[in-house]
Amino acid sequence: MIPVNEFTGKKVAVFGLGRTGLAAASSLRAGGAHVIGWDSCEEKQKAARDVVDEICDLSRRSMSDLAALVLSPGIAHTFPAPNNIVALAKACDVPIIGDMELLARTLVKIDRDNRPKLVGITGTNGKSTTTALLTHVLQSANLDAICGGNIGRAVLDLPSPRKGQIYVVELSSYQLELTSSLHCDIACLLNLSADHLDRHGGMENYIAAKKRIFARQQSCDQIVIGVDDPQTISIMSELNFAGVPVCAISADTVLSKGVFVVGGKLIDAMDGHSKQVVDLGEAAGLRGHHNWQNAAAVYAMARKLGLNKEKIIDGLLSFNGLAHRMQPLGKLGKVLFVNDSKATNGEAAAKALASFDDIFWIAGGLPKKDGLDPTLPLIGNVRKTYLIGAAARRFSKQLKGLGETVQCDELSVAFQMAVVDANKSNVKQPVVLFSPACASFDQFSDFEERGDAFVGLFANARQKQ
Ligand code: UMA
Repeated sequence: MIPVNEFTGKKVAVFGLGRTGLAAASSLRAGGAHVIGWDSCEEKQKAARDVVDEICDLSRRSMSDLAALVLSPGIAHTFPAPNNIVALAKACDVPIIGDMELLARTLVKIDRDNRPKLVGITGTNGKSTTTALLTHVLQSANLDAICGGNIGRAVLDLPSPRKGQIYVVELSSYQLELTSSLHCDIACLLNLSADHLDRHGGMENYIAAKKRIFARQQSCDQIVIGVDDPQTISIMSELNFAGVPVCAISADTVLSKGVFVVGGKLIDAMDGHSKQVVDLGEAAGLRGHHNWQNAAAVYAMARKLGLNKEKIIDGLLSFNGLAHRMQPLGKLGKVLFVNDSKATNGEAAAKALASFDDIFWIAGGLPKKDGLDPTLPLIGNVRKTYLIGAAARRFSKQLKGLGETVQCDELSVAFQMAVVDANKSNVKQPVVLFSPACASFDQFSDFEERGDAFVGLFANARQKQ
């Protein structure tokens, strides 16, 4: 746990007592703050009793004595409308901050030579894989690296700061919006496409939130940025003018300077001379074109952190991949099962569809604005689609005339039907792919619970064999 001394002797409210709130409350208390916790869920209140000084409904209490309101990233504070507790805090001019801000203020108090290095990673897709992969590469080279943030472990739950340590932190747009002091030694923006627009009130604000990762960087820091979409290309040209050293990465384009991947071969051109480093086809945990960008980003960051090529290659090749992200579960007969529950938008699902030829595709959930649009150019790889959740009817209309589709509503029904069809099919390597292209909240508490449900169905089917 990272103690936070910013509010010693002061009253701080922590709103939301999930992973972020519990860790923030512990850290603030360790630093001598008086912590008032609140969560609208009664179970969460009970679970937090030992880590806060008091539980109190913040909507029924004056806020004027609070030094700050620490807000969990999942709670809306601007769009579509501010939560009423947030609105009350704003009316009393109470600063509203997140756990990243508490981390940033803690690290800035330690002099540069003695504090851990902070690597921040953001983007619309691939940031969890990139975060896990970089951590794996660094740890495989015996460096003192650990990851946290949006990937699942709240940052304040990480071990307390020490010299030589590297915090590799995945940053969501929600988390970035709640920090103004964050200073990353290395900041990485992978890509940008429409996501979470309801929470940001549009694309412009979403991009502005993501750009905050670079806000406090100086000429001694480093930026790694993907240049495979128009938004990041325009951000890159802005940053060049600000004089921060930038390393471009691409999974689509040959770069005169930077790190790029062509035909699966990772090329280092950081010094302006292209040298092949590794064939990513040999990296079992980095299957699919979308992982090329993640691998290029990790290579660039690991080089900036001083690792030599050989050590990075060892790490890339020994990475096992992440749960719920193109996670191969195994085969039943000739059918391969892949859990890609983390694909919460069309863009992410399109990447999965590009990775296999004969797909029995389970999709659906709570649809995002772009719906299935990004997946349509890849629909030729799909033999049949099984639709679940709130999106089933809308997606069924969208896919009309493009391929065989069935509305199943429930995941268990979709799974059974896909298994039967894939086994009966005459294709050599059928894949039952669960890549929803949707948020999970209509039927599950999050993408992890949704992915676990798919893994459970696979485990049952295997037992019955
Ligand atoms: N709550 C209220 N009142 C409300 C709304 C919520 O009290 O009106 C309470 C809920 O009861 C709950 C808490 O607030 O107890 C929820 O907080 P949270 O949703 O921020 O959940 P945490 O457990 O703190 O998880 C957060 C991130 N969640 C979100 O951003 C939605 C986790 O990212 C992250 O791993 C964790 O912090 C640690 O840093 C998850 C995520 O889905 C994986 N992220 C989104 C994504 O990747 O697309 C951004």
